[in-house]
Amino acid sequence: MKPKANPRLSNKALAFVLAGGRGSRLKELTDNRAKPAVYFGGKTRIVDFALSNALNSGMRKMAIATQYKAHSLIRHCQRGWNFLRAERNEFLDILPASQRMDEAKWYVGTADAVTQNIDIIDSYGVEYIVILAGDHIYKMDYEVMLQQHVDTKADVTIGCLTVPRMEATALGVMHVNDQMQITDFLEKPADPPAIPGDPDHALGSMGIYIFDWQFLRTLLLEDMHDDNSSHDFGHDIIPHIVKNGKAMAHRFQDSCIMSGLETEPYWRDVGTVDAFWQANIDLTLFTPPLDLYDNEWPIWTYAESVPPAKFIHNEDGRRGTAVSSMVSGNCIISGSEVTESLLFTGVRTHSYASLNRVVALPHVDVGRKAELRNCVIDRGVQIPEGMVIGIDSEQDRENGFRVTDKGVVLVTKAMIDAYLARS
Ligand code: ADQ
Ligand code: ADP
Repeated sequence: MKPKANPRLSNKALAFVLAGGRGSRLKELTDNRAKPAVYFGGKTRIVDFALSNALNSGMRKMAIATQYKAHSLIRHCQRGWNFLRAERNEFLDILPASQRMDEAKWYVGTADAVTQNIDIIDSYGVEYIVILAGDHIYKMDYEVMLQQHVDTKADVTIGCLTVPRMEATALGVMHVNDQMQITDFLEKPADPPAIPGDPDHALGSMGIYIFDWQFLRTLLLEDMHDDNSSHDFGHDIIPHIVKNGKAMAHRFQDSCIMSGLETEPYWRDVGTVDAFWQANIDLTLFTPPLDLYDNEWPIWTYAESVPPAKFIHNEDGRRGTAVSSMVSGNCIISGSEVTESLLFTGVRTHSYASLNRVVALPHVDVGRKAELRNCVIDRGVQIPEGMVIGIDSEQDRENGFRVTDKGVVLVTKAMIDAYLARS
């Protein structure tokens, strides 16, 4: 077969990352930062997964729409994603809600976040737009999906995956025909319709949409003047196309096989404290469901330049150890025992402390003799000497910490400050 002149569609596509939502189910973890800026996996932040997928798929034109508490997200993108070269027409453009089209409005819904930037997107000169959410953990080659989009001449192509039926209450749910054309789409139904012949599962939208830019542009300009619209992809734009045009589904499971990326497809919305804790702790397993050691698909991030992790024994000869754990740079494990835990950059644990199934965000300091279990400790928290967390839920609540239904404890700086002020 004659090779195509320009086989990579990703050259002609813009990755548009929606990163403006709050992620309120992460509770105090998103008090000061947007969900995409929340740390994940030891070195990275959640948004790095969507951006790295785009980069690894060959895309070099990216934009990120920010809104809620965007400071640390913007700072992160500026520091970590500043290597693209404008002179080669490569960029990551940060698009804060800046009231461009209408002075009285922030981004109203996800579609509005694109509409308000139409003039900027026009200036990029792209043929396709790949809309992504900045808040999911997965690896995916968008080139495979772009190819399907072009081959099937779809108006929109939507990334989807099979999920347990009741988990689909938080997703857009679709029915497809034999050709994978979407025949029905319901946004976050209370009682999600099952896949025919598979009553326990539903086909859920991953919130990944590919459009020809000119097609979407026309639709957005119509939607802008529609007073009945909430200007949201899931509620308005997608149902409209399913009804009046050609919406195709792109199955994540198939995509993983076609791109040779993963045998067991992995996609997580780490939107709750429980899901966030579990997905981080899973990384410490002997064979984790998500492989971060895959050189073929690196997850790019901003990383401080720091010295290696260090393990030392104390003056009594008590050894500092970490087993079945991930320990990032600039950590010092001194005379303390760390098991099944994930420590981000710059965590310090002091003598006689013990940590089991702990997710410690950067620069956490665990005082002597502290005992920590099943918890998430926010950035920069200093755990006082002898403090016990995660063993007695009643006590944890009394101390002012957040305890989830599953018994995972979240501790932030404000909570520790309040605790110390009381005691
Ligand atoms: P949700 O994730 O619930 O459902 P939404 O809250 O709109 O939808 O967030 C989508 C993405 O857009 C997130 O990354 C969020 O940060 C961002 N976002 C939200 N509001 C924004 C705004 N005003 N400006 C900029 N960015 C904003 C969607 C779809 C479902 C699909 C799930 C998959 O609607 O159909 O199943 O994603 O998680
Ligand atoms: P990061 O997300 O990089 O860990 P921080 O946890 O330091 O950043 O803070 C998140 C964002 O919130 C930053 O933009 C920071 O400037 C801001 N911030 C941190 N603490 C407070 C606070 N107590 N009040 C208001 N803003 C805060």
